[in-house]
Amino acid sequence: MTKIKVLNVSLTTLFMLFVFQAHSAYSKESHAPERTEYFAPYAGKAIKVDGIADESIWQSAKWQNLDQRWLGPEFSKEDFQGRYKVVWSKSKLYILTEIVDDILIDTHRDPLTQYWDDDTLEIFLDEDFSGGDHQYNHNAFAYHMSLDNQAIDIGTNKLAQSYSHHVESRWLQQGNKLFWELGIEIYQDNYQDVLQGKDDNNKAIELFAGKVMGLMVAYCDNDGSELRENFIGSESAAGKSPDRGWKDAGMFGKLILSK
Ligand SMILES: [Ca+2]
Ligand SMILES: [Ca+2]
Ligand SMILES: [Ca+2]
Ligand SMILES: [Ca+2]
Repeated sequence: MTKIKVLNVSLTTLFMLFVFQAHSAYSKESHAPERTEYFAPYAGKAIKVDGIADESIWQSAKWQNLDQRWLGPEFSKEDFQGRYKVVWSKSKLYILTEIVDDILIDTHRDPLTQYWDDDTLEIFLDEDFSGGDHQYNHNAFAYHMSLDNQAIDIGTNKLAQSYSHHVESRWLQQGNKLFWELGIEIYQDNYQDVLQGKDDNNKAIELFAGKVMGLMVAYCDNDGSELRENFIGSESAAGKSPDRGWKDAGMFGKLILSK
């Protein structure tokens, strides 16, 4: 009896130790727990970025919701709904976003001014799924897509820059929905911002099956206020500053390029 009891205790202790170690190993990892895992199918044929999802490969990709309220009050289904799909080719990552937004607004006509306070689709991309800080570096890109299809992010000079040449972007309205199609070239963390008059020596990488990247999608919804009313994303954000993914790539989900 005593022996069995001793055995029970040690098994329990071992299990607890295992759970504790597994937990502490996880907390040391580069990403917040419970990230989305998204498997993007391979698009053998080219995708026409035109806001029309009539390429058959889109049927094979699953929808992922934008339903995490990071900033602002509760909102209705008429106010905002969003979801996205991802497919890939060797040269680009393609994202299709379906959005319901009752009022479309682009108050700040200068794309580099307060761009997050207009209706903005945000695509966060971490080429190597490293996680970590990406505020003033290119460990990850946070493309703020404006309604006029420009892609803006903060550069290494700590100022807003246009990266519109990285992202092909078109959207169309269909009924009460907006379909936004994007074709994005992928750059690594050694990307050099191109100063005016200098050559652009950056090369987009080629994608391959099995590659793992960090991805998060979000929408800034403004319907007429001075500042954006809501910031809604694809990833959960427990704790303080739920919008902290704008500088912390550890909040991004995991994107797997499948065959
Ligand atoms: Ca298309
Ligand atoms: Ca709205
Ligand atoms: Ca990175
Ligand atoms: Ca809006």
